[in-house]
Amino acid sequence: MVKLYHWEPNANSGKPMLALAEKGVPYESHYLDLLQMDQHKPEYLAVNPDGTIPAMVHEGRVLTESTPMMEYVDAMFDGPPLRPTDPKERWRMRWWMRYFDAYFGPSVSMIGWNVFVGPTARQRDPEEMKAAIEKIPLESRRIAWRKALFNEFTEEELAESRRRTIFSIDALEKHLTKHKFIAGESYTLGDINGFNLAYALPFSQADHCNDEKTPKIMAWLRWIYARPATKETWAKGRTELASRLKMLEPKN
Ligand SMILES: N[C@@H](CCC(=O)N[C@@H](CS)C(=O)NCC(=O)O)C(=O)O
Repeated sequence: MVKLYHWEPNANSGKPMLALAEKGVPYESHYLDLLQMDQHKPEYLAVNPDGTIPAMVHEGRVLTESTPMMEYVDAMFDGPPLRPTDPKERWRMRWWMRYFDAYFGPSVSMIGWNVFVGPTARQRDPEEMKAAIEKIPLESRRIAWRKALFNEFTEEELAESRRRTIFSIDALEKHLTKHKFIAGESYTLGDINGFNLAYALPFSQADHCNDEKTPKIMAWLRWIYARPATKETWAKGRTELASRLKMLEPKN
């Protein structure tokens, strides 16, 4: 039995959740509340000493890094293939997954940490939060938490994240004008990766991602939203983050 340690169906956690659901692989779900810092508690650090989510345990091995984790899921289990066999399409899928993970994702994430994680964390006792942050194993995550908690993302870095997000929305719209899916003709891990990053853009970037400006992105998001695996996965969400998916309901 696969064990998956995850937060909301969103960003990195949502990638293996959706890939497992598409393959029809049952898994033991371990929900960690990122905002309560469950990922830095000793029970979880015993699984993943970096204190990041998601992590998957299968046949005694611990897998981290959500994108290669999805490739593992696709290669290891029966079910519909989620990687193209055509080398050009596979290259295109991996090119976009790299772009999502290295450029588009971190920009959307910084904006999210600034508008969602920061204000939520500020409702808690500051001294307790400070002490909890000092215990975070990875320096990069300690910095993100400090900046979110003390509202220290600079105007320059937020402006650059907004610029990159808008640039990337445009790049994705152009790509989906030429190709039905991220890799080309078939639904793959590239779409699962992109959906987890982009499903809330019509909400968080409503001026830039909408039916008028980005009809191809909207059609692609709605197509993925309609899949049973997507519905099943987002039903596991417990916060308002997951409820943003409802924006993709077909209009009457
Ligand atoms: N590259 C890793 C990134 C994992 C990561 O940083 N996940 C975030 C959540 S999306 C996290 O664990 N944050 C915990 C924290 O900042 O305390 C992956 O793709 O799995």
